[in-house]
Amino acid sequence: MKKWIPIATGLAAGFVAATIAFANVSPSLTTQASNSNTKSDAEKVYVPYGQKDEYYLFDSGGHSGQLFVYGVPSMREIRTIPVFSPDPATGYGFDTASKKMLGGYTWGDLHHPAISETNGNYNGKYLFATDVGNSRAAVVNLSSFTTKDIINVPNTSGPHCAAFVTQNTEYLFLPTRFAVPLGQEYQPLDQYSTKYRGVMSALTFNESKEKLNIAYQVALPPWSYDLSDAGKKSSGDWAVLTSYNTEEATTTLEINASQADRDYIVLFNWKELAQMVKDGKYEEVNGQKMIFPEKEKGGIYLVPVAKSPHGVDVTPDGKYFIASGKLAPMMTVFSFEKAFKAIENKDFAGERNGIPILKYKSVVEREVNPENALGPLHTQFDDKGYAYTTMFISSEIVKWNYKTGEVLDRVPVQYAPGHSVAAEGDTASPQGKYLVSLNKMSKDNFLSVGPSHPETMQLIDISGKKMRVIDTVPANPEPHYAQMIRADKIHTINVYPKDPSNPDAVYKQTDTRIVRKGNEVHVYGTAVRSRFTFDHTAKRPDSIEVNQGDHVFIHLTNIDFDEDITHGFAINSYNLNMEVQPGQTNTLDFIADKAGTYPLYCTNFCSALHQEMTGYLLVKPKN
Ligand code: K7E
Ligand code: CUA
Repeated sequence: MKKWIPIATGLAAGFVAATIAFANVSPSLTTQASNSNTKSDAEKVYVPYGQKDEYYLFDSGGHSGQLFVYGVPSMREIRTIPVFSPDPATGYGFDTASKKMLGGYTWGDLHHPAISETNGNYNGKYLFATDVGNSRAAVVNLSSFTTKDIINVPNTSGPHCAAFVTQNTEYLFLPTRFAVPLGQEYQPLDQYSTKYRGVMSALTFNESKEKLNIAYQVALPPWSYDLSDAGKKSSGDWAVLTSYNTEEATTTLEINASQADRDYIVLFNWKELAQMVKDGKYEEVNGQKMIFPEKEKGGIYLVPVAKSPHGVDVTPDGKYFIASGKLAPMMTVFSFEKAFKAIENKDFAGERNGIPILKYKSVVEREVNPENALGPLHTQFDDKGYAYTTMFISSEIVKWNYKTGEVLDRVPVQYAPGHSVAAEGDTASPQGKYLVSLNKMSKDNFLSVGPSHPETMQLIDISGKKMRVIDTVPANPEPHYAQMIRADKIHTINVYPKDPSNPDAVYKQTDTRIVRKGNEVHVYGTAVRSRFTFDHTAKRPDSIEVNQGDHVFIHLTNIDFDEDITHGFAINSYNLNMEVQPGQTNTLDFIADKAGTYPLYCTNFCSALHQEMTGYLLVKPKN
């Protein structure tokens, strides 16, 4: 995201001048002073002890591969949810199930969380996210705040343009940032225009099994796809995504992908695409159903847009989509209705890669160009019909009316906002009230921690005519996008209910046992304040003895059915660690390849006798 701050050659002179201005003249002290918070601001963000926040904020952790959960307006961080990266604090990526889900990857790049929707509004049940780093998608259950499934998406590279869900969570679309040869086979870069493709994947989610599934894919031209949004109401069957590098440059994109005056918004009808798949209009590519638009017409169109757009956002009424041109200082409002009419009348201006191009003039509603506002990236909405667009380069939020183009207010933020997120601000019913600016730089806002500074989040009160920054907090890398949902829509469980059908679960200490099957040793144990029981008949029920080379499975059930009593399970020097939440059964498996004596212990401080919650793993040497 920071890539276009340096002075890029070949851009419009005004843009270059502004870029330099941004880089050299730090507005820090003056804007900060005029923007510093007052006692009444402090009162607005103060949530007294014993009271709860009004909103949950699910903030992307970028290349940490995690998701950070905050309360709004207090901006207190409540939880880290590991999604694409292992997390020792919860044993995520260590226990058998989550280790398998991570598939050997040790990091991910999570950009855009998306909460599941019903009729275009958040339903509070699940959250989806994609991994730009290793081309995966994940689903988080919001009743337990845990990751339930991760799927590798073949034929694709870097699904940045995701996740966004259709208005009843029918599909989750994953267009890619990087074009690659299908299947990522070797192809020289000279063959880029003919052999490389950007691919959009359509995923479905099976709620009863909590599993993601790839329904079909579309082989798009070899461009970079940046962001996307699903239609709503009258545009509910449609979705839009931005593209850049339609120049198909293969080197020095900073310059070469900014040559053409126009790139495209891809507009597609997902119901038509699903029908094409049903009608067999696809080819099998590495086990996936792939639609090739140059062979099978229909369902996909291109809308010319000012060069190198970044975000595209559908208005809450579903009537318009707004593209923000990171290199053209302008928000362009397009009309779905006009686009549908143009498609009906075949009012095309040629095609690219077999995809019809709609005429800009036939689809555009208006261009909005606030004076000296530079680097528009992403737009959110409030309950009054206003739009809020982040300006990365001029470091501000611009409030405007998308129906008239009138600019209503501007507020400086510190500094370089990427996305912002308003309360349910990308749904059919935005709440207004709060907007959080997700800033890429904090400069001198906090105590120094060396050359690299934290990112920041700024809470903005948008309830009045004028926006007002009421809080500034440091943020973990890297806040790309977030979702802000009313707290009363999230229904968490207190403890995991007993599951008698789970063969690994043991709910009574008298049922604990150690079963050997050849080289496999299965331990069915319990954790309760403050002891482990692995085999209640043994002389020392809290120790496990195996032979070197055994494949050991520790199936552990937390039989403390009390909220907040989580036990950990770690084996000293074996690099093993997992947690069992109240009522939960979890399995850790490993090869006991090191002979010796290894203390095992509970890692979560669970009672006054937590330090006593220990035992031994004894690994008898071979021979
Ligand atoms: Cu940082 Cu949405 Cu990945 Cu824009 S993205 S800022
Ligand atoms: Cu169980 Cu500490």
